[in-house]
Amino acid sequence: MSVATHWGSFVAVVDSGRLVRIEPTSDDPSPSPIGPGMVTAADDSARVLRPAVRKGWLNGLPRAHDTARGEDAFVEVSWDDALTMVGDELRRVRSQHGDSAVFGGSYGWASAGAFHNAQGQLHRFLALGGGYTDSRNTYSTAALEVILPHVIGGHPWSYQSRMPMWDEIAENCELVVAFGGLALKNSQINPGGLARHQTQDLQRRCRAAGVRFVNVSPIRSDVAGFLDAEWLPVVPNTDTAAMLGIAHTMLVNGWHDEDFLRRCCVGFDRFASYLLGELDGVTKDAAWAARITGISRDTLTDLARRLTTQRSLIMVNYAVQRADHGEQPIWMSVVLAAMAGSMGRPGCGWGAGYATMDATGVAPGRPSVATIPAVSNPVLDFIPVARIADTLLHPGRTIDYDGHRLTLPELRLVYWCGGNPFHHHQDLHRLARAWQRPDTVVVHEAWWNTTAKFADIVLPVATGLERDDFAAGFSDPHLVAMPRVREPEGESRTDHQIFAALAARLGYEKEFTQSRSEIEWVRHLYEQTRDQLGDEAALPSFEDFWSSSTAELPALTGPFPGSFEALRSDPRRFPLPTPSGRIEIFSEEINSFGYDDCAGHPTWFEPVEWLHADRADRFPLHLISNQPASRLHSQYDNGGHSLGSKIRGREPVTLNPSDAGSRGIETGMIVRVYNDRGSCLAGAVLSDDLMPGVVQLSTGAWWDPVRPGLSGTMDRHGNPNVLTADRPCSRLSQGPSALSALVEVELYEDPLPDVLAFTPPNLEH
Ligand SMILES: Nc1nc2c(c(=O)[nH]1)N[C@H]1C(S)=C(S)[C@@H](COP(=O)(O)OP(=O)(O)OC[C@H]3O[C@@H](n4cnc5c(=O)[nH]c(N)nc54)[C@H](O)[C@@H]3O)O[C@H]1N2
Ligand SMILES: Nc1nc2c(c(=O)[nH]1)N[C@H]1C(S)=C(S)[C@@H](COP(=O)(O)OP(=O)(O)OC[C@H]3O[C@@H](n4cnc5c(=O)[nH]c(N)nc54)[C@H](O)[C@@H]3O)O[C@H]1N2
Ligand SMILES: [Mo]
Repeated sequence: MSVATHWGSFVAVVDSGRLVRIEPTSDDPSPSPIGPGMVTAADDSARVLRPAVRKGWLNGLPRAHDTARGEDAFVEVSWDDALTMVGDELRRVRSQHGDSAVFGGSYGWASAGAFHNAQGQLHRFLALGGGYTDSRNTYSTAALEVILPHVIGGHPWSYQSRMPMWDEIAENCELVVAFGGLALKNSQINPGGLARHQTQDLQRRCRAAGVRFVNVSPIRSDVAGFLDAEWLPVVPNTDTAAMLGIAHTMLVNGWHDEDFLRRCCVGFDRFASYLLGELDGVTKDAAWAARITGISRDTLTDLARRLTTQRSLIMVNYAVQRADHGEQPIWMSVVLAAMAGSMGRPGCGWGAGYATMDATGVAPGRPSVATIPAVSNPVLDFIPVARIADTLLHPGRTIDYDGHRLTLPELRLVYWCGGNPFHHHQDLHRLARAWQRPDTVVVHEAWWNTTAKFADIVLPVATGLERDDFAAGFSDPHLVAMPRVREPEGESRTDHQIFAALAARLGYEKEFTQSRSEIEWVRHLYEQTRDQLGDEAALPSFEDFWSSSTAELPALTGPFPGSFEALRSDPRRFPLPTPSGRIEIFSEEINSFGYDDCAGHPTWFEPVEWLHADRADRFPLHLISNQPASRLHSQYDNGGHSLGSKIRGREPVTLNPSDAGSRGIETGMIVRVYNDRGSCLAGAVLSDDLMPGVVQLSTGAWWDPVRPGLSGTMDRHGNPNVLTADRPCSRLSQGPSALSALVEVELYEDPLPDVLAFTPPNLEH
């Protein structure tokens, strides 16, 4: 039976109804090792087996400003009682405080599946019940999503079909400069599923075709060894300065593509004044950039020459924008590609997110697939996704967002389904304080992770292995059947079953379920997809699809709207969907917002936290909290593959040998990573792949606070978000800036505490 996950498709080996193994499919050239490790987690002791209610909530009735979330014991209750409590509480909050007091923003990746999509199910349920406060944008790319529509226009994600695909790069491009690299570890993942991992083979094809790669990143291994990339270690968060130095060099030497800038862009002259220092007295030349970035003047000058004399492609990853002023490197990378003369030439120009997801750069998209139908939300309030702690702490406060003024709503009931805020949010101690504010927190989870432990009502949910569905990954032109391969553990139910039962209590079951059973929904969505595509696609019948496991959708072919090739050929006939119809090097619109942290053109703003900040006197190391190689975020941290990567039970932290040596740290030792926001234990690994002054600790180790109720308490396990800052990129995007954090590391010499991250809370019956 096939298994579809965000990390690829697998085959389940089932013996007498018991899931024995999960194996790679025979046609996946680079299967992810995360898959096989799922088996042991499926019935481990961290599973939530029955509905559970926090003791203090049960005894004290709903009350604001409770201080015991995260520390209390839980009482197991029947489904009937749990559903009555959730239904009554939703009704009470809606009638006393209005529908916007219900927070359904509930960010998170959940699991693959077109029907059992956790966010889709939650939003449909809450919208039919009166509405909810939503969240906008993602933790992945909030800054990119807000800035790009101003610069190149169109839907925030439309660049994925407008940038060159890997095969075009292999064929046409000579030089790739990748800001933030092209980490293969990240291409294990594709949101919603993936039939076959192709990025590695496609990268190899580029190398074989002679494409040269330059890795501008603090970490050498952000580009695969087989690409023989040149490594330019860069001071974290200074990519904008590096690009400005290159741009200045192009300008003063007359190497830039004046024709393209004049015909297809607006505002180059004002930007050129900025480069030349006419606006602020600072010349952004290569020497200036070298002092900031640590990349030599000669290297930057050479890059300017190569980018303009060779067929070149500028790539940016997502991490560079998950930082203070994260909008700037994205904007500036587009401007640099426009100057280089490569924009709109086959296989060249500009693109973002290559290798951050497997299908990115592999296929330009796929035909749309029917999913659980959305219902429009009667509540219009929303918050920028990463402003959740601000909202809980400061209801009524107004903030800027992309030219708007937003008033943060007062949230009384937080409903989380399919995400793990106690993994994904920055400054977890601040989040824990904010989390004490609402009257009630309801969480659907399969495991007793930190978010479940910080909830009032925990409803046990069936995993992606325990329900029938089909997967349709982002940009991946395959549908993959997902028959259940094991029964739901304990008393778990699917999100859909839970919402259907709640909707019945609240009087709108029929509207919610449309009187279909789950398998009828799955069939319905498949058939709807088949009908939408018509004869051309000729998808098999549902029965054939279900027994053969996959179906292929027709490939999408360009040209896609907003194409840079079309723009280059004739900007009048093929304008971009921006206010000017051209690439906006200067944006009148952004300029009109009058923000002091995002100007009308790409600008170098000093990050709040970086290696040249005063704060570096006390916390001299820049923390790179990047995506984990061993799992997807916090998912399956309790799985075999992730557990196998730990050092004495802690998350590995990588240091350069010089930084480790001066602190008496050797590989395998346990260290304490800290700053004035928090501290965590981690297991040291030494590597020359990291530039000095930088430490790397992946996200996703389940937060394991020694005293959950005590702010600043040590984390025994290694979650970097006890160290990161809950600070928006800027007033424009309000995005998260996880990658702008300074820390210090010391040897941990006290007796080692046990890791209790995977241990359920005290449960009473
Ligand atoms: N410091 C730092 N922090 C970061 C980042 C960083 O680079 N640095 N990266 C950020 C990024 S890019 C992202 S996308 C976020 C990711 O943050 P999240 O998406 O919140 O992380 P996940 O671990 O994927 O959380 C998914 C949760 O849903 C549960 N789940 C899975 N399937 C289902 C289901 O079907 N139903 C229900 N109810 N639950 C389910 C899982 O058990 C898990 O707890 O993290 C962000 N946080
Ligand atoms: N295995 C695995 N793959 C994943 C995920 C996962 O959890 N696990 N998550 C997926 C998700 S949700 C997302 S959004 C993408 C994220 O994709 P990215 O954001 O691109 O991935 P990261 O691993 O966070 O960062 C990649 C590299 O960027 C470099 N970097 C960090 N800061 C800077 C900087 O200031 N300048 C430069 N030049 N480089 C910098 C770091 O060295 C880091 O290793 O990955 C996806 N892929
Ligand atoms: Mo992400």
